[in-house]
Amino acid sequence: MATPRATPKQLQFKLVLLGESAVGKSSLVLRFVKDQFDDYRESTIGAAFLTQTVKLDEQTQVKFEIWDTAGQERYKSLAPMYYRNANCAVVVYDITQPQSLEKAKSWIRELQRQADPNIVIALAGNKADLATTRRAVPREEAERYAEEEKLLFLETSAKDSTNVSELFALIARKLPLESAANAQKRGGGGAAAGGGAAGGAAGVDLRRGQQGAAQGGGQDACQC
Ligand SMILES: Nc1nc2c(ncn2[C@@H]2O[C@H](COP(=O)(O)OP(=O)(O)OP(=O)(O)O)[C@@H](O)[C@H]2O)c(=O)[nH]1
Ligand SMILES: [Mg+2]
Repeated sequence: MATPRATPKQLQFKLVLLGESAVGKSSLVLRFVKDQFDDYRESTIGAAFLTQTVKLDEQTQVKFEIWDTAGQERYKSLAPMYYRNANCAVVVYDITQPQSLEKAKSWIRELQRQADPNIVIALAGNKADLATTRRAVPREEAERYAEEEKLLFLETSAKDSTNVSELFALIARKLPLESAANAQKRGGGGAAAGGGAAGGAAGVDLRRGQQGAAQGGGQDACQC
């Protein structure tokens, strides 16, 4: 008789995307979740919520609950709602726009001061497909900064898919999988930093607190 296969354990983590408007946060999420890209994307209003699951090995799946925040300045005050209790953050800049790296650094300082001390932070230099024609931020400069601040770092392209799944896989591997599994066993349901708030409850609360219509399509997606 065949041995029944153990069901893989699924660990949930809350991930927030931050960065200046138009650097490609929503495009990175769209590439990661649906493997699509739009040349003309509307700027995000408030924030959008999506989920995606990554298989780490035969026994472990990581489910990312993704809050894609709006980069426009008028939404800045909403950001703490999304990064509070986040287990991981992707801070995005555009390699063709040096000021977007300065903005990314200011988000990173804010996360280091205000977010959970154990948050895993990745810096993503997006639009790498434009590197040969329009690069304005040397890769080494961002890489050196990321090293100094102990951040994960990759240059990505939502347009041609470069390093998009790699970015999320890198984050998944750096998450505290052991303690998340133990918390889940104890009935926590989620693996959130600061007391199990990465699960659905945090999402529901945030969505209730926001205006906005549900994004059509995905069952696990909304524009909040
Ligand atoms: N060439 C290139 N263009 C990209 C890439 N990623 C995004 N874009 C384009 O950049 C523009 C802005 O992308 P969005 O994903 O909407 O940017 P965002 O950071 O979500 O912007 P906000 O929602 O306003 O904060 C869109 O026209 C995208 O098509 C990329 O990797 N390469
Ligand atoms: Mg957006």
